[in-house]
Amino acid sequence: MNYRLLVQAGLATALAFILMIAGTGTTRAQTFNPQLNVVLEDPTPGANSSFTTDFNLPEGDVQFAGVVTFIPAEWTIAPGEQIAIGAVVGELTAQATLGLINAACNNALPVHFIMLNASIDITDTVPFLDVDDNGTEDYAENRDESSLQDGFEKYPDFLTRALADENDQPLQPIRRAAGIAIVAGVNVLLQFLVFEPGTFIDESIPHDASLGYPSVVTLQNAGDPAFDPEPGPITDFCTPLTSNNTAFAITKDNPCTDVVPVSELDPVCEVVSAPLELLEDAPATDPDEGGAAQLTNPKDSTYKFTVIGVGQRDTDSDGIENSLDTCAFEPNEGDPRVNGDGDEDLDGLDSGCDPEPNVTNSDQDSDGYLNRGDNCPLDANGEDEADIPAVGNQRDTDDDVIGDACDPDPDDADAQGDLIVTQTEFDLVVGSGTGEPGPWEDGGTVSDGGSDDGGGGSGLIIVIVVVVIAAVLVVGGGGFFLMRRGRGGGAT
Ligand SMILES: [Ca+2]
Ligand SMILES: [Ca+2]
Ligand SMILES: [Ca+2]
Ligand SMILES: [Ca+2]
Repeated sequence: MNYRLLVQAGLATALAFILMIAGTGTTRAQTFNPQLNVVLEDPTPGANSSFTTDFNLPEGDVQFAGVVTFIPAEWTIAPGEQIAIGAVVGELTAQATLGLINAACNNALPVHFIMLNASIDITDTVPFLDVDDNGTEDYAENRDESSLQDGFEKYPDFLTRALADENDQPLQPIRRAAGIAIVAGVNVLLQFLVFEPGTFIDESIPHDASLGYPSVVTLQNAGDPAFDPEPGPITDFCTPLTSNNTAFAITKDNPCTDVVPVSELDPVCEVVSAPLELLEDAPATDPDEGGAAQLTNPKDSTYKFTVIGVGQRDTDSDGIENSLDTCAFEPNEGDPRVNGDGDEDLDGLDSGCDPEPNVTNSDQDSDGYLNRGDNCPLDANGEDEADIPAVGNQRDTDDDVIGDACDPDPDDADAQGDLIVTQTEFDLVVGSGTGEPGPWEDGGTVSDGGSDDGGGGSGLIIVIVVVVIAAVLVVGGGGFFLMRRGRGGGAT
């Protein structure tokens, strides 16, 4: 398909960096060795060039808790407000490994997101959850019967809580890209948000303005402090993980916004507001959101690209992260990725701590959460315990994926086990790589109209808002929220 050809051409002609990021000098058994590969499709100074980023974690590594990418401040892209809402701005393909309904974590599940430019008006929000209780999350509905679902046209409410400053005031992004995919029957919302340099994102992540513009990835409503969990079908999310993400230099038309009768649109439009696949030779529709320049390379020089990856905690140092470890305080007898390994009775509870290793009990503490989807498999902390202080409904005050009900130190800021933080910098060469760094100042090589600054005419006013390319990554913010906290609901 044409998209693959494009990527391959990029790989062949452009600069590619492949790096192995070593874990920090910990003696823990847990390993976290993300593999990163960034390709700038066209390294010509001033060119409108797409970025393609691969982010992979090998099998056996702990899953990531978060990934933030910093793109050098000299890159120029249009701010989100200058791009039509619903314009196709990128694409992500990933292969995730999931455990479903208390089985081993070994289901390889391909996921594909078409990313659309989305509203950054933090005062006009839509609930992430199914507040009106009609079976569909409110962000995935289309109440105004426009051509786009509400989560693109309004700002999902949890972001105002999950991405807030020290005074709980919501952070203002300068761009947001959003995509919806259906994974294991669940609507999944993936978002890339870009903030001004120096923005405080999280205490684990440096907020040094010189690093560039932080790009944060969220999956579902990860990190929402107001969220009330419920049991779900996805009980684990583990390695291996592979992902490939492209941020387009020039936006593409979204055929789902075409002003034709709904019956003439692809039925998938009603579900995710985007086509299943992007066709290179598709005719433009009305309105045509394509042709707007998003990304412009800076001047000839060498620039630093920084990625900070955070690996999940492993309290008992048995190499299995807490979110995957049903015996978080005991070395496991088997590998939770292998069916029945160390778990003779196939109840998801490793024999290292199974009180009845030969009696199958898929919900050992009878709290409604299957063992593999329970952050305290041996202590009742289900929805019935929601109002009990020090227990709660899967409450995990220190975010170490060990519930307060079984955490010996639930309020300790140090949490149980270490986060592995990797910071990787590498050089991205534009042109010969030898000049003085700086943003491209004459508007670049914008190929055609469609944006306010397109067209290349004289008297062109360029608003240089240097932003980042959400060129990056996967599923940040802790994939474990996806299965530990289910998909929400219950906020009636
Ligand atoms: Ca263990
Ligand atoms: Ca067992
Ligand atoms: Ca429990
Ligand atoms: Ca905890």
